[in-house]
Amino acid sequence: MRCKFCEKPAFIKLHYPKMYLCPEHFTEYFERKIKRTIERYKLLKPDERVLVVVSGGKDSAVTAYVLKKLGYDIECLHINLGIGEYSEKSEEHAQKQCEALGVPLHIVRVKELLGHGIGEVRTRRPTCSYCGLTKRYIFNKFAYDNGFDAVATGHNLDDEASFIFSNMMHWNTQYLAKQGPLTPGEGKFVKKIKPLYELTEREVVAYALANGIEYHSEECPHAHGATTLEFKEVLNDMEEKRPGTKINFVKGYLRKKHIFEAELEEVELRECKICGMPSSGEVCSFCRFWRLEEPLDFRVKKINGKGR
Ligand code: Q46
Ligand code: ZN
Ligand code: ZN
Repeated sequence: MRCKFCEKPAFIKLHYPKMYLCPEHFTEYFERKIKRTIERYKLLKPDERVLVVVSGGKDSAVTAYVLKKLGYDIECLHINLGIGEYSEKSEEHAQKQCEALGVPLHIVRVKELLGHGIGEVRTRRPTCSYCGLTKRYIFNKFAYDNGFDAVATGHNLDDEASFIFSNMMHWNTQYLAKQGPLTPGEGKFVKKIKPLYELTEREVVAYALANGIEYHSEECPHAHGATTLEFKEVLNDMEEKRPGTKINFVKGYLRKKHIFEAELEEVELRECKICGMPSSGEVCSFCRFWRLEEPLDFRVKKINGKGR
């Protein structure tokens, strides 16, 4: 098959909208979609400073690559979770990606910072639950301490669709009220954006391949058996039978999100007694979980007048 727009052989067959594209026209299509997502959901203004959270995997690598290509002022943050060899390799990939892109990379190592890696803490709390809490806190506080306007993550359409699906299955209305491509900043919460919101995992993999972006493809050892993976499989089956299922599901959710917003319980936030970040209790869940007595300070030191 040939590309829809030129004579070159097709590199990918898109199912929705259905078309065959060569690497160049697929790259153009992919980047145009990100631009449209940024405009449609008002994710970024041209002069905003963006912190891209890079895991070493494909989604965040592609996010950083495209935002840089579109001319945004980006820096990257890698959080080394301290999960043995998996984390070491992830950090190496993040370093290579940022070197190739020529963007500054900041690294925070959980084990050095907090004494234990993810998976090493004796707790009843599921590993992924405190891992998520830890990552969210660190990237927000890092961005806040260093004056970034936004934090960009690599969540793609498959991630979003499976997240919404699983939260609907459990009727977690509180979570359903707060999902989306944009979480506006408020006080010490820095704005969060998801530029890959309307692109499928398959498209992200193809973009990385077409543009020579290398990434860590191993999965985290704790991801094994995660229910979100099962939801992804169900959605993939449905997508195959009915192309467009995922995007229509997610867009439909965004249209109906107000139903869940009406159920939002108003929580009054105050400042955590330890770190000063927003918290519903006297001490925030991060400081409580890691038993902190002093706040973490992520301010990057000035080197030769550069940095902050
Ligand atoms: S939450 Fe769980 Fe992930 Fe953390 S412990 Fe690994 S699988 S990395 S997205
Ligand atoms: Zn073409
Ligand atoms: Zn705190």
